[in-house]
Parts: sequence; structure tokens; C-alpha cells
Amino acid sequence: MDYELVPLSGDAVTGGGLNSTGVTGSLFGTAGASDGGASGAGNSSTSTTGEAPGGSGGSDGIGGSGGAGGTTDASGAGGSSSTTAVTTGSDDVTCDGLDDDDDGELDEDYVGSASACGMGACQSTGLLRCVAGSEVDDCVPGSPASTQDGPAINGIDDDCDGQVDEDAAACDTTPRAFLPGEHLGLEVPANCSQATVRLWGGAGASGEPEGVLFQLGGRGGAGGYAEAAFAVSGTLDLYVGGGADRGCNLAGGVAGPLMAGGGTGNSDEGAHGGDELVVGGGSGALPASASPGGNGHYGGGGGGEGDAVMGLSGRGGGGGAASYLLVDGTLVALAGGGGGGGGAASILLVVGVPGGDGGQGCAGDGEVADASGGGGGGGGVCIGDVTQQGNDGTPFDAASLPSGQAAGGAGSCSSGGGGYAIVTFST
Ligand SMILES: [Ca+2]
Ligand SMILES: [Ca+2]
Ligand SMILES: [Ca+2]
Ligand SMILES: [Ca+2]
Repeated sequence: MDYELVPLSGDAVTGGGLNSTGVTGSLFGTAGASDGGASGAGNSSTSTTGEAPGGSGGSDGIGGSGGAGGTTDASGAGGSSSTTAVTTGSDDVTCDGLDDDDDGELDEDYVGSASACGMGACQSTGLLRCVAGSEVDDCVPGSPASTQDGPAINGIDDDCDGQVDEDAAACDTTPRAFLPGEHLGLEVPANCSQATVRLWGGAGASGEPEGVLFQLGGRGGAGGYAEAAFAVSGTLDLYVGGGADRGCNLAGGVAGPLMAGGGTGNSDEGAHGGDELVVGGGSGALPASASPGGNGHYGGGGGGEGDAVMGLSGRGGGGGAASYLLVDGTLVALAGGGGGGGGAASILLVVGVPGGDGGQGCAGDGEVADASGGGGGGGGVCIGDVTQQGNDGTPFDAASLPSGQAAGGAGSCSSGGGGYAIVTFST
């Protein structure tokens, strides 16, 4: 009887039955399944002469059992166990130069993956490839644009060393002082993001003395104090107000659109402080028969003149100008000027009365003079996170100022001290 050689089914690739040594044919056992399949069962041979061996084992399997012998033959031998693991799928994903799936190609199913390399600004991406059985990364890091990572702080590791901004300069926190005048577009030190400004307004001058007994004119008011903290984000324009440069009929300094100068202590009423948006300190009150000091607005009001009806009149002192800071045109802090002192008066060249003192900056009222003395001018207003008036012509925290700065004029026609500003930057 002839038997046809039938290809084995299943996943087993090499698990074909052993060749029969039978003469006229043999039957093969079925191959074991791949990966530890069961034994293949040998079919019984009906040959009278041949053997009927069992099928061989599948991949990782064990050999099949031998088929039953034919009528005259002994049972066939069991198939041999598979000794070589056989991949039954089509994957050759390992990059090892081996043809894992025995299809004649090496590593043809390897799948490349994304890769990354470099630090900071030099970071780049690439692809992991399989070349001649080895994985090769084609990622190439960028080149640093600089060997320095500074001086600006930009949050980027520009020199690609793994540290960010390590060469940046620290914010210079040294306080910066400014005298009267316009200081437009303040330079912000590198890497500073916050600032604090401390402002003192200009101070008022004293009033004129008068009479044989030399009655004094009123003392000028101190410049007001204002403080504010703010983020540095835009143009910083600083105006520091001048003091009334000397007493008696002189105006306080004037500079800038908002820096309203103090009014002149004129021959009649003391003038108002600068005619600006905010009404400042109270007016020097009207004495019985003399003239009042002017209102303070931003700048201090001028002192009033003493009463000349019954004798000699002393002229009032001018008010000081305000100091202020703008951030992109917006008012952040303002310290009003001090008011001017009122002029003294004398009666019949002998008996006299002093003028009233000018009000302190930050809206202090000017003093009401007695009888015929001129009233003191009012102080200007203050705006900020913290505001403080001076005290008796001495500005707040005078220890932080040059001597006499922002102090009210005292004595005969004395000048008021000019304003002052301290700007401190920080991170
Ligand atoms: Ca292959
Ligand atoms: Ca491979
Ligand atoms: Ca760096
Ligand atoms: Ca940097």
C-alpha cells in the first residue's frame, strides 16, 4: 500500500515526521504543537513491512509517540523531540543580526523609536535605527549659541550645561538716590523685577519777619513722604520736586506736568499749591485781619502775608513742589510739598505777631496765625502704599536724607529743602 506524504499542519515548522524506513510506505505521526504541544500521535501502519514512526515534536514540544505497528511489524519509534525553538510567527523585531524568523532577512521587523539628546537650548530629537544588528541613535544635539549663560535671566540653559542662567548677574539692589529734577526713563538694573520708591516732597520756605521786635515769619512745612512697591514693567519716570528756594514771596520749585509747585506767598493771599487734580492740605486759616495761606494741592500752598493795615507786613514763604513716580504714565506714588510759612506783621513798627507755620506735606493744614500775622500754607497730598507727614518742619525719617533735605525753612525767609527720592530694585 502506498501512502502519500502529507505536509503537516499546525504551527510546527520543522516538526515533520521522520522518514519511514518502510519499504512501501509509512504513516507519520502528527507533529506536536508549537511551544510545548502535546505529543503527536503516530498512526497505525497498515504496512506489512514498514515502520510507522511517531511524528516529531513541535517547537519546544516533545516527540510524538510512535504509531502502532502494522500487522507484521513492531510499533514505530517515537518521534524525536524538537531541540530547536522554532518561531512560528513572522516577527524578527530584535536588532541582533539574527534572522529570527528564518525568512532570509535580518531584523526586518525592527521598529525604530524616537530618541532625544542634548541639554537646555541644545536639546534635539532623533530616531533609534537598527544598523547591521546594532541599534544606532541618529540624534545630534544642537550647538550652544554662547559659552555664557547670562547676563540676562531668560529661564533658558543657553550654554547647554544643564544649569539655567548660572552666569546671569544678580539684580543690583543698591538703593539709588535722586535729587530734585526730572529723571525720565529710569534705568532698571539687569534681572530686577520689583522696585520700591520712597519719595519726599519739596518743603516750604519760611515767611518774612517784620517789625522792630523782629517777629519771625512762620516756618515752612516739611515735604510729605510716600512709599510704594511695584513691578518693574514699563517706563519709570521720576520727578523730584524742588523746595521753595528761599522764603518771602517766592514760589516753590516747579517741574513736570504733575509736579505742581507751591504757590507764591504773595503780597496778599498766599497762592494755592499747584492747580492739579487733587485738592491737598487745608488752607492757612484767615486770621482776623491778615491774609490766609494758600491751599496745598500736590504742591504746598504759599504762606499768607501779614496784615499791613496797622503796620509793616511780612510776606509769606512759597510752598514746596511735589515728588512723584509714574510707571508707564500711571501715577504710583506722590509726596506732596510742604506749605510756606506766613509772613509776620508788626503794629506801629513795634508790636508784632509772627506768621503761621506752613502745613506739613501730606495734607497738613497750615497754621492759623494770631491777629495780623499771615496764615501758613497747606501741605500737598500724598499717594502711595505708605504716607507720612513730617513733624514741625522735619520730614519723616529724616535720617535717610541728606541734611536739610525736604525740611521746612525756618527763620527769616529761609528756603525749604528740596525733595528726594530713593529707588531700590529687587528680584
Ligand atoms: Ca528575518
Ligand atoms: Ca533579529
Ligand atoms: Ca547654563
Ligand atoms: Ca539663560
